[in-house]
Amino acid sequence: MKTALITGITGQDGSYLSELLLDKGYKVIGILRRHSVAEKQTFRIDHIMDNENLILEYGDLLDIGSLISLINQYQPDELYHLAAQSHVGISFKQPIFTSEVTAMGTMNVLEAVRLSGSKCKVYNAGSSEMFGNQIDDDGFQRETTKMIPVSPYGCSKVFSYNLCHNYRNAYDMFICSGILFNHESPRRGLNFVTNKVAKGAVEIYYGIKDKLHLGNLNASRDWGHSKDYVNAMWMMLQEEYPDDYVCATGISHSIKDLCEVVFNQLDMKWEDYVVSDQKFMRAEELEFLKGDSTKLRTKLNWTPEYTFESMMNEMVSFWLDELKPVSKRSV
Ligand code: NAP
Ligand code: F7E
Repeated sequence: MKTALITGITGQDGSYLSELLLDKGYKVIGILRRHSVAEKQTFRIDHIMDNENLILEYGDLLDIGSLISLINQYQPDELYHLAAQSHVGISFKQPIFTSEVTAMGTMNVLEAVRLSGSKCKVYNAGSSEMFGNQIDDDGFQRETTKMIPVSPYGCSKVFSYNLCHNYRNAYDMFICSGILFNHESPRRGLNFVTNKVAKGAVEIYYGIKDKLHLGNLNASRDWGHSKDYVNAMWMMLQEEYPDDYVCATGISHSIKDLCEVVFNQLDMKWEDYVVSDQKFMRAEELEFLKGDSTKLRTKLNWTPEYTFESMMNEMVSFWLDELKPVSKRSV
């Protein structure tokens, strides 16, 4: 039985990755950081908590001792490093904290693996935010596109990405970075735009709210589903040699398109309800993302199952059910 250690198990990707690995027969060790409301912290993995192959242990990216002792105790075959302060907008408000967790946290993980002498394969969660506003002439970003990040979060991810190359070469460690474009699901944090729009539109549909306040409506993103993307993470670690791969759908939609798709599903016109609010604008914006994942698709045979529309449909259905007025619920 293979053992996988996951940082960030309580996040969106951590939850889908845990399901995938448990299904494949892995023992999964998840690192939990201390919260004052511990009972809410595991809501994304509560449905798999009874699985005897899932073990949660306290630890923190900022406490290298906790990482070293977990690696020594469980001797993982694979380590998926997903934990981060992952919100780009918040990284402008808390740049030092973001770089401590998202950049130095990766340093601690790699040092913990190196110092413990572990030979585990490491997955590092890279991001399309690393490209900033660089776009190749054909309109795509790919593994070879220049990285000039435009947020403290993006800068921290570039630090991590470069460090992974350095440790791979200097210490002969097996480390892959996935350069993942935006991926979403009903489990997405509500301060990210897809789930915010899905929930906000349903609240308007049910008469709970009358407006939805968003920031920049012109930015474009390449959005896929987290379930498809965690599969790519696993595939990368099954290879004989470590490498870096872009994971993306190759289709880009603006925030306006997103609003149109979601409000149309509820027979409403988004223009009647969405307000662009300065409060949600960023100090510097990444305007356009569209990823070319040819390498991942041809070398590893990765294919996503979800489309943008089916993913947003799933999110809207989730909120329709979740927020259903009590009078309409079946008993
Ligand atoms: P997420 O939902 O924000 O989850 C982040 C996870 O990191 C949570 O489990 C969080 O724990 C944990 N964490 C934060 N600080 C920690 C610390 N100091 N010590 C230990 N754990 C800590 O993020 P996600 O969407 O699953 O993304 C997973 C990774 O992929 C992140 O590195 C993100 O930056 C990267 N990424 C995401 C996307 C995307 O579109 N989702 C795209 C590219 C890259 P709590 O639950 O306790 O807060
Ligand atoms: O913003 C615009 C916002 O916060 C998307 C993270 O997973 O993907 C994610 O980062 C776009 C931006 O995601 C609102 O300005 C408009 O242009 O959903 P988001 P993100 O910043 O792209 C990358 C790849 C990661 O690695 C990150 O971890 O939408 N936008 N109005 C808004 N964004 C938010 N959050 N809220 C709004 O009201």
